[in-house]
Amino acid sequence: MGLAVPEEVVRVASDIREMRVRGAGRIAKAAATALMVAAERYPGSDAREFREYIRRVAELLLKTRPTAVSLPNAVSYVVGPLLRAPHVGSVEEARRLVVERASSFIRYADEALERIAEIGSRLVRDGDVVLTHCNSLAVVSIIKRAAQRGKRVSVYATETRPLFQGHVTARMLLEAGVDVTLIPDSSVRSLIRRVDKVIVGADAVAANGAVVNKIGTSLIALIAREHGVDFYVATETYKFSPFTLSGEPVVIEERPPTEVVPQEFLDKHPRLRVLNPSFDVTPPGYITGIITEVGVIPPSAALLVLEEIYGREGVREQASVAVDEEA
Ligand code: RI2
Repeated sequence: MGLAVPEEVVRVASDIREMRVRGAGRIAKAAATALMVAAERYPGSDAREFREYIRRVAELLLKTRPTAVSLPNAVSYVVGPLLRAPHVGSVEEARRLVVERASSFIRYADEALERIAEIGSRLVRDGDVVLTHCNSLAVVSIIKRAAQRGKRVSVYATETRPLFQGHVTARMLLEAGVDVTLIPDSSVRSLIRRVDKVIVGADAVAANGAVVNKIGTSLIALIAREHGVDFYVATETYKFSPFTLSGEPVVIEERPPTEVVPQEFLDKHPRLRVLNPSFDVTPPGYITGIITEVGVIPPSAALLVLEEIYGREGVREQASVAVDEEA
């Protein structure tokens, strides 16, 4: 038993789990902020206890949703140095370390989004119709920036069943003065001839350049390929997964059946099985380019990006968040 996790942090974890906070980038920033709050709220003076307390907060956050690698990457960045340190030092030093790492992660995330908006907007031509799926802040930022630069751009936004995140995308873009057409997910093949390029976000990018994103993304990629339409992914490099280097697959989250059909329907048909996978994998061969804060890269360069971030040796080290190991 140690100190209780502050209520505010428990709330952030439940907001992520229940998808009141959603989108891989927003989840990562919420987790970093929660760790900072937890560090600031620690009332004691025992440095070892502080470390165990932070470890528990990290575990709580990591357990919320399994797919977006931005979450373990952010948590690892913020608490990894503390959890791996051979000596803890004072509570003040340990607290400062966590707070500084959290602030620097958040600063990096904001700057990365800004760079992606700038770089990605150059790919959008005047008059383009861009199709997007789900709700990605990276994609919305690109389109808003292109519009701000005076390009006439209009967007086809898929509804994104079952949770309709396409409505969020539509609202964000309409508020920025961008023309939006909302389309059913199943209409993409019928409408693809009207589309100049597809840009989607990412929850994880594997070392081989495959992209994990909202369920339905890989079908859109397939249709884009069939019609020769460019298919781009917009993502910060902290969504690249060091775990996949050792062959670990990205876990695809299964969401509750009640997101697909109401409970009454399930009660009426007890033999009905419902599958509700939240993400799918788009193979690298279907991806024209990945728009990141370090430039537009081919999917085959994902491994280089991982090595650049973590160093050849560091990749493996970074991959072990170490929250469940005695540091
Ligand atoms: P940004 C979302 O996952 C969507 O799959 C979206 O494409 C991706 O995160 C990236 O979003 P969910 O949390 O980080 O809605 O670009 O399941 O905002």
